[in-house]
Amino acid sequence: MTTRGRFISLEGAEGAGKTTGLECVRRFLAARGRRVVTTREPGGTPLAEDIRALLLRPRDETVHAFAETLLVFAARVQHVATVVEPALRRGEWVLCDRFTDSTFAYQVGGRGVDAEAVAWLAERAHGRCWPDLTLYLDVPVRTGFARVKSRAGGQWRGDRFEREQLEFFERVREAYRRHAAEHSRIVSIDASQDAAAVRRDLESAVERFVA
Ligand code: T5A
Repeated sequence: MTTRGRFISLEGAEGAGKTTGLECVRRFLAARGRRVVTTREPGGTPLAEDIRALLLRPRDETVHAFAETLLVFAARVQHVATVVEPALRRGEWVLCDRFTDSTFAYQVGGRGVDAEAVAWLAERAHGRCWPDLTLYLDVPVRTGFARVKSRAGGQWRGDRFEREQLEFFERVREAYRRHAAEHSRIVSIDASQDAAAVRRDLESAVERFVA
């Protein structure tokens, strides 16, 4: 019988370094002989990527917070059923850029959606399929945005989330920090450090997990 793979997610606000960190962790695990699948949320399947585009596109219409939440979970149901679960059953390691902790941070913390409703949706959408390890990259909001803007050169326009006010992202960060304190699977990493130091912290967290 194939041993079920392990599920690792990376979390953090805009510009925290999730995409950069995901690649470090992927290489670290691959060098140790693990078969790794990398994916992201919202997204990871053609349908879920279409929903991602719907969610991120700036629009004049105000998007109801619960409509946004349901779209996030619609993408997640498809992603878990067709990508995450099958890979775990094949014994592969799944590395995911964001998962349901993002919904607790952005929709519950940022938008004020009822936490119990999100917990209920999570249970219906993916049951016990939660990450075994979550690497939360904690960065001050302004530092994260400075990175995102500098990456874009003078071309930064911002997606629908990135156009929110600073206070929204302060609430998101607060929710992430609270959530991290409540769940032992979440390891917080100081992502305001330089990239090499963040990589070392990520690798040592994964090393402890693999051991
Ligand atoms: N969303 C998502 C919800 O509202 N609810 C949900 O349930 C889910 C799943 C998705 C959006 O959807 C929302 C949240 C989001 O707003 P996204 O593109 O997945 O958006 O996420 P972003 O946070 O917008 O992605 P970014 O690419 O902007 O940020 P990353 O991935 O955290 O950062 P990264 O690695 O691309 O790095 C950004 C820049 O900084 C540099 C990198 O080289 C890069 O140029 N950098 C550093 N510079 C200095 N020091 C370091 N330590 C650095 N690390 C990286």
